[in-house]
Amino acid sequence: MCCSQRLIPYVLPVLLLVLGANVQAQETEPNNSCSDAQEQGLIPLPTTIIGELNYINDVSDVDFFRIQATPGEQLQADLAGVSTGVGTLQDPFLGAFDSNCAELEVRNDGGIGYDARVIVEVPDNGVIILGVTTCCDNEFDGVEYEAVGSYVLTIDTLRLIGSVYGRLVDAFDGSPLLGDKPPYPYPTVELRRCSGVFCDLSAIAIESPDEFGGFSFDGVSGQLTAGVYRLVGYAAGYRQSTSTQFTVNEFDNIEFGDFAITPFPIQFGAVQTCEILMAGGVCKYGIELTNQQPDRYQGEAWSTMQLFGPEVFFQKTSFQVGKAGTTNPKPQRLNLKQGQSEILEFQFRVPSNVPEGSGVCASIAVGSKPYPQFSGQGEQTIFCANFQSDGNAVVLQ
Ligand SMILES: [Ca+2]
Ligand SMILES: [Ca+2]
Ligand SMILES: [Ca+2]
Repeated sequence: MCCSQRLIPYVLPVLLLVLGANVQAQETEPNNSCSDAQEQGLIPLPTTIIGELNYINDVSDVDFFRIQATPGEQLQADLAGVSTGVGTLQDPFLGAFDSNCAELEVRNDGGIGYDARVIVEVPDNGVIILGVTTCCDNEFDGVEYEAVGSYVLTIDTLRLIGSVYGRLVDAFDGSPLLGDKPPYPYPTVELRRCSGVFCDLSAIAIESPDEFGGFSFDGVSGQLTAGVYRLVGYAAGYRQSTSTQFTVNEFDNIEFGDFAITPFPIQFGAVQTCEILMAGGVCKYGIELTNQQPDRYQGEAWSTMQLFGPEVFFQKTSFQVGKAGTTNPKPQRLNLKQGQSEILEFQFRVPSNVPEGSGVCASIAVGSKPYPQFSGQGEQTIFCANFQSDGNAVVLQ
């Protein structure tokens, strides 16, 4: 049986979507070794093979398929399971071998999520053998692995897109965002792939906009294959934004136009840092906040300090700091007209016996009324410093 009854209503629509007009084949046992591969012969492209790995007698199932294609042709083979919703195999693992079972290419992931993608050139005799297993069965023998689940193996000619290009701009005023503009994280555009409702959680390609805010993802240099994509844009002081999905066919050059990302209402400006000395004393610091949204901003701001131990970085404490230190760490109210700025100040007392090598970082967070702590509008590090015998404060921005 292919799938559990529980999964069939969910998997089937996605499976039909993925298979489309592809020629289909069904996996049949036995096919457990490269030398005993299931013979598919000369296949039309694209072809999909529907199969299942079983766990029998303490050994995980492995499936091999022998195909023929045009020598020298670039092929892409996608082994899809849970990550794209077409099967129940958790972590597909795919290998391509020549007719002597010598390894050509083995990949764990490379598809969406944990799905595996192999790109390989067809050898001179036109024979490629594909091995299907689970991560990370490098021997392709199933020993010590417990793979159970259905999968879809799609074999197609490598279809690269032309490009996707556009500009990253500010949603308020349309101005371009430049890739080398501090503070961190610099303005960035990511290209992510999608399959139905499933999209990559990480980027397939990353671009820093040029001096005009322009970005361009090149299909050939990035090995970007035809499919469905979306953009993710972010920058310090901006909300991370995700574009709608769009389809890019082979050789297509897609002009996305302006990809607008929205700034947080409050812009963090100049900082005032304190001098931190081993002798101890009161550290006063501050930061300028400006309302850059088109109307009045009402909310609260508060500062948090983190202290790190001298030897173990992750041994830390964090606490809230207010205008009057830690005894009254109340958030400070913000009520700013459009364009109005205000400097918020905080302080905390440094004892005289802080171990040398300890570190401190102060950050600020802003939230909107009526529930500022549940309506975050950005946060930023104000400064970090190390406690050294000569006194030292290192400003990050
Ligand atoms: Ca099987
Ligand atoms: Ca098998
Ligand atoms: Ca995988």
